[in-house]
Amino acid sequence: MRRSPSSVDIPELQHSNRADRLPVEYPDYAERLKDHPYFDEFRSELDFLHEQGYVILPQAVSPDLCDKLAAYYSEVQTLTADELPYVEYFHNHQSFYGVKYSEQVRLDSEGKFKMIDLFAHNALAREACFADKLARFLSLIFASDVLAFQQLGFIYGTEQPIHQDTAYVRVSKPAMLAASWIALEDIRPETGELEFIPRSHNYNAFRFDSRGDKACELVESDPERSLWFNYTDQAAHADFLKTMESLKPLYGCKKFAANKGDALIWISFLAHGGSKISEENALSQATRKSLVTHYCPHPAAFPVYFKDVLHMPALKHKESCYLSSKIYPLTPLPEAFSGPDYLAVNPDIKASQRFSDDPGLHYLDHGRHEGRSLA
Ligand SMILES: O=C(O)CCC(=O)C(=O)O
Ligand SMILES: [Fe+2]
Repeated sequence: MRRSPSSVDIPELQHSNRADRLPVEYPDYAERLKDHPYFDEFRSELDFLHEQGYVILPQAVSPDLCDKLAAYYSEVQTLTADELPYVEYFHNHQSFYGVKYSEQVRLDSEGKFKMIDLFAHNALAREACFADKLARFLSLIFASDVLAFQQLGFIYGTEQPIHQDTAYVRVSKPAMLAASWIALEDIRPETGELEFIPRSHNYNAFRFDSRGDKACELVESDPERSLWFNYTDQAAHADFLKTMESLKPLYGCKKFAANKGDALIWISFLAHGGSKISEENALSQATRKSLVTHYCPHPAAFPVYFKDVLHMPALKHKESCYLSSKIYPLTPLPEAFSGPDYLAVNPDIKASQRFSDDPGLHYLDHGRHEGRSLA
């Protein structure tokens, strides 16, 4: 018998063969995972995650590490050009991705920029997303090594509508996805806490028409009914967001009242978003510093950007923990490399908007595969 808090039932998972699920989602998850070294340690968290689609790991990250990361968030304006993170933000109804942080970004985004993949250049962010307890738990629910392939640092609440990451975060096995949301400070009420719908990880009814999308055609057996939103099927997307919102009163919506260092893990289709910020907190620019990391089992699944970004493979961080980034090169540059020399002998790169101020990234992503001259 399903334990359901309401009379409306959530449709069962209907994964196709190509959209495998995580071991923790199978009905016989306990049998599958019982021999794992961390099974006994996390027995109750495992049951809870299977049932609810999320679980909270209190004090997963040390307060000291959180303080240091929170200080980095506050000081980002003062960093030198080399250390500045790439960000993502909205301005004038347009989305910007992979822009270096600047004062203009802060103004245009009204402070609501997301710092992308801090783990690629910030050891604190790397330590946090692979804090020991988190790393052990993730390796248990994946029954494999863990790849952190995308990370977002938030200073303020996002007020992002309730959504399922599967629509936007593309993994080769679209539902083999987990995320951690780490509180870098005590999260105060009405500052835009993470909100989520328990048990919604069983709801995967939504599909988008993603025909013509190459990655989608490779991965999904029926691109016309894809789990991935291709930014074209706007009608289905509007319907998706409306339906997500309508699940709130049916299943209940919880807020993550987190203390510094607490982490919430969600899996696959768990619907979540950023709750409303009160007027008072918006006016006083109350912060809600957090770090979100998306993970998949490694190497059973991989982020789809592996297909178009050449500087993979994943970098080993520590036992069973790997990192990859769509935007930062994780491979060191050759010693002989000099940015100015590279631009001097490659005028097309010097003229390129995307790479002119980051010749090293161009070299690692493209130049070395194209056999470009260094000088
Ligand atoms: O922190 C939030 O408000 C939402 C973040 C989120 O949905 C995500 O990073 O997947
Ligand atoms: Fe999300």
